[in-house]
Amino acid sequence: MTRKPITLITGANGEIGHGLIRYLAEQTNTPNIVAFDLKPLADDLLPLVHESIVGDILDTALLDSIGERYQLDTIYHLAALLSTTAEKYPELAHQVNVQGTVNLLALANKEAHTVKFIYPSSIAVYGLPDLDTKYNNPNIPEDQFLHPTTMYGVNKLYCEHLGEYYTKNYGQLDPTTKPSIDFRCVRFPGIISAFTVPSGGTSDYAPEMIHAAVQGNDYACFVREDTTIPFMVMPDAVQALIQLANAPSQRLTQRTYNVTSFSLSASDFAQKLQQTYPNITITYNPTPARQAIVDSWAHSLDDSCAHQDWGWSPEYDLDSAFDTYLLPNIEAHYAQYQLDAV
Ligand code: AKB
Repeated sequence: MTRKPITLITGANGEIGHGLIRYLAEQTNTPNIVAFDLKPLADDLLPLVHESIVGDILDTALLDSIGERYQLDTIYHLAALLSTTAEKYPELAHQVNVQGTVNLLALANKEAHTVKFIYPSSIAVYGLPDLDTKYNNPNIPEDQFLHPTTMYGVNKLYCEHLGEYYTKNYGQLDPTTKPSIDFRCVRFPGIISAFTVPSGGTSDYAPEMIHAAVQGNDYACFVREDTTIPFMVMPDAVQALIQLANAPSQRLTQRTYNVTSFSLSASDFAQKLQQTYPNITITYNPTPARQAIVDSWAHSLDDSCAHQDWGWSPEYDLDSAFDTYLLPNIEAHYAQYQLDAV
């Protein structure tokens, strides 16, 4: 049986999955995307994919059946439990984030040809010991302060290494075994979408605050006002995945790359929003456990390797992120929502 060549997207129904499907579908008339998620894919995305499969990445029989029906050319493995959820259910997080990734790597490794395996990691892999160290060490490169304090961060860091192992050293005792994986990983900051509000992450205070403000709602922020971590907007996150996937192999000097756009404190976010929405009130009511998590994450990232190796540069800086992507799109989104509700 000839197998149709496809791009498999796990976690397709999540925030990044939605953006990625739309982008990939715009590039070609022939949908060759197979979407995989625990939940059914959003109705408006169904015409953009060849098939939507509802299932669990821990179900290896289901994964094998996908490999039997389709030729896997590229895998975007987005499915994961994010940092706050992972702290509530650490063993489940380990299963999904690590065993799920091993299952996908093993599936890709069954192909005779090389499969591009694109993996989103996170600033959660960093673990700064205290605030002095954090604020005295801006622009952290890929290889420093890798002492994560969360299950999610531990999982992501380990999976970065797993991907490298499967690409370079898998089957190293057997000279007839040739690894068939080309693992490429983007280490993301917090991501802000104009169209969805995330859940289960610890960087969620920024998108929650922005979406609340645009709707004219006050917001009680779950971290201190000085809390600063790096961010980028969703179109840049999707571009980073696509650009790394398309980069010529010979240009890549490493497998995991930091990407970032701007670093901002929670009170800077609030001030920026209050310039446009002066009637909203933002208060700070830190949750100690979530505060400790973001305090351990990098203040800002050095993404110069991505710039040098594959020409990465975010399209949106702080001002254009707010003025041309976030605020207009969020306003339009909720205006339409209100119209639909009438
Ligand atoms: C989270 O907060 O867990 C994620 C992340 C920074 O990876 N948004």
